[in-house]
Amino acid sequence: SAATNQVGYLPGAAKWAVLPAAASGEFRVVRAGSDTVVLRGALGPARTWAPAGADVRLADFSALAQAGDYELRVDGLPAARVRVAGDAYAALTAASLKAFYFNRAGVALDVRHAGPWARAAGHADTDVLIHASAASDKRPEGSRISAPKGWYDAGDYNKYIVNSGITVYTLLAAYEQFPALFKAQNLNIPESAENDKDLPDVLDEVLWNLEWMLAMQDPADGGVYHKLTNKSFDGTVMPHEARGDRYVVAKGTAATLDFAAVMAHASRVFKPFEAQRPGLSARMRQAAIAAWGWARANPNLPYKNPPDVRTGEYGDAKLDDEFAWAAAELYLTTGDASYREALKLETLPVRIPGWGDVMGLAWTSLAQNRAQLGKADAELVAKRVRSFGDELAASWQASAYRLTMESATDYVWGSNAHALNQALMLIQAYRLSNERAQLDAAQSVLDYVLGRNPLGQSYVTGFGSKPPLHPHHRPSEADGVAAPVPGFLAGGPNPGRQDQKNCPTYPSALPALAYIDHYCSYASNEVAINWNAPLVYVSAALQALTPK
Ligand code: G3I
Ligand code: 9MR
Repeated sequence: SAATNQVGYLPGAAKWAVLPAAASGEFRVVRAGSDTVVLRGALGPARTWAPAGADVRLADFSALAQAGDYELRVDGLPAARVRVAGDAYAALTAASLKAFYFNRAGVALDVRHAGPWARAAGHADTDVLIHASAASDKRPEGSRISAPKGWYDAGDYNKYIVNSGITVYTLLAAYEQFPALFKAQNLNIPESAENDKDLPDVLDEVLWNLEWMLAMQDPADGGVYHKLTNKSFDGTVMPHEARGDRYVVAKGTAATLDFAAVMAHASRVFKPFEAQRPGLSARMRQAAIAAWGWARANPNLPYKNPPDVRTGEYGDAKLDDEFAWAAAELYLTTGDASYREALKLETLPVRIPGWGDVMGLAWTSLAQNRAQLGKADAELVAKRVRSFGDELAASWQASAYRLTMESATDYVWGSNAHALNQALMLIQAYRLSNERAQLDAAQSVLDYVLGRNPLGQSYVTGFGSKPPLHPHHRPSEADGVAAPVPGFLAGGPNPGRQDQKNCPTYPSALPALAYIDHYCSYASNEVAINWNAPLVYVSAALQALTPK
C-alpha cells in the first residue's frame, strides 16, 4: 500500500504518500469505512529514489484539511489509513519525552508513573570509582565520588557527558522556543503532582540529568569527566541486576566544552525559576565558566577509551565546533566580549547537529537570541541560517521521495536522528524566513520516521501501525513485558551494519533499507537519548508552527 505517516497529519500540513512506480491512475481519499470520496488527484511521475534503489510515485493530498479518519486508495493496492487531527502530535511529543523518565538511572519507576514498565532502581552511582585515566592529586585513582541520577544513554546503562550535552540542549531549546506547548503538558512523572506551583514537567525531567552532569565536574579545576560507566557493557538484564563497578573516566576537552555550553544555556532557561530553585541558575553559570577555563588550558585532549574500558567511546578529535558552541552560549549568558571574540562567528560553517558536531547548536542559540546580538551579528546569523534552510529545502523539492535524506552518507548509525536534526535546522530557518517549503521539508522528515519510508516502518515504539517491537534496549528486552517501552525512536537504517557476526542478516544493504527490527541489531535498532531529543523537538515544533 501507499507509505504514509502512520501517526497522522495536522490539518494545515503538507501531506504526501509514496507509491510504487507500478501504481497508475489517480488516488482517492475516502472517509474511513465508506466509499465517500472527499479528494482525488493524479499520481506523480515515476522517478528513481537512489537511497532505496527503487522507482516511486508521489501523491500530494495536502488539500485534505478536515480532521477525520480516512483511507487513501489507489487501484490495485491495499488502502492506507490516514488520520488528520488538530492535535496529531501531542501524544507523540509527550511519549517521546516520557521515554527519558523510563531511562532514568538511580531510581525505581513505580506503577503509577510507569504502568507495566515499572521496575526496581538500578545504578545508584553514589559510590563511583575514579579510573586511573581521571586521577589527580585531589582525587587519586581508586578514590570515590558520588554522581547519581542522569539518564541511561541508550540501550546500555552507561552515562556519557558528550551525548548528554546535545540531548539536554535540544530538549531545553524545545521548551525555550515553544514554552506554551510544554507548560500545558502533564507527563505523569513523579514531579507532575507539583506542576502548578513548581516547574513544567519538561524542566523537571531535564533537571534529572543536569544534576548528574553537575556532579561530573571536578570542583578542583573545572574539568569534566567524559563518562560514568562500567568497564564493559552489561548483559541483557534489568538495571537492578547490573552490579558491575562504576567508574568516571578521563576528563576531556569535548566533554568539558559540551558541559560548558549546556550549563550556560540551562542557566538562562532556569533563570525565571529563581523562586522555585534558588541559586540554581547562578550555580550553572559558574560551572560553565569554570569548565570553559579548563578547556582553554587543555584545548586538545580528545577522548579515547583506555585499554580496559570497552563501553561507548563518543570520541571526537575535531574540537572547533565544541569551542564555538560553548563560546556562543557563554556569550549569550554573560555578554562578555571575550566569548564573542572566541566565537569567530564570521568563519563558522552551518551544519546538521550530531553528538560529534555541535556547530548547528551554536547557530540555533544565536538565531533564537538575535535580539541580544549587535545589528551586524544579528543580520549575519539570520542570513546564514536562512540560506542553510534554503539549501535543505531545495534538496527536498528536488527529491523523488520529497525527503532531505538524499545522500548515502545521510544513512549513518542513528540515521533517523540525523534526519530529525535536518528538520530541526529547517525549523530554525523557517522561524526566521516564514518560507513554507522549509516547514514542509521538516514535516516530510517526521513523516519519514513515522512510516512514509520504503519499509513502511514507524520507527517509534508504540506509535503507528508497524512500530519497532524488538529495539536494542535492555529494559525492553529483559522486563518480561511483550511491548517495548513506548516513545523511543530506533536508530534506523544503517548500511554500516556493525552488529555482531551472529545476528540475523539485514534484508537489504541499500542505505534506506538497511534496518532490522531485532534486539541483536544495535547498529540499526538501538534507542538513544540523543535520538529521542530531536523527535521531541520536531514533533513539538510542527504542532506549534503549522498554520491551522
Ligand atoms: O568519523 C567517521 C568518518 O570520518 C567516516 O567517514 C564515517 C564512515 O562510516 O564514519 C565516521 O565514524 C562513525 C562514528 O560513529 C562518527 O559518526 C562510525 O563509522 C560509526 O560506527 C560511529 O557510530 C557511533 C556508535 O556509537 C559506535 O561508536 C554512533 O554515532 C553513536 O551514536 C553510537 O553510540 C552508542 C554509544 O557508543 C553507546 N551507547 C549506545 C549508543 C547508541 O548506539
Ligand atoms: O549494548 C551495547 C550498545 O549500547 C552499543 O551501541 C553497542 C556498540 O558499542 O554495543 C552493545 O553491546 C554489545 C557489545 O558491544 C558486544 N557484546 C554484546 C553487547 C550487547 O549486544
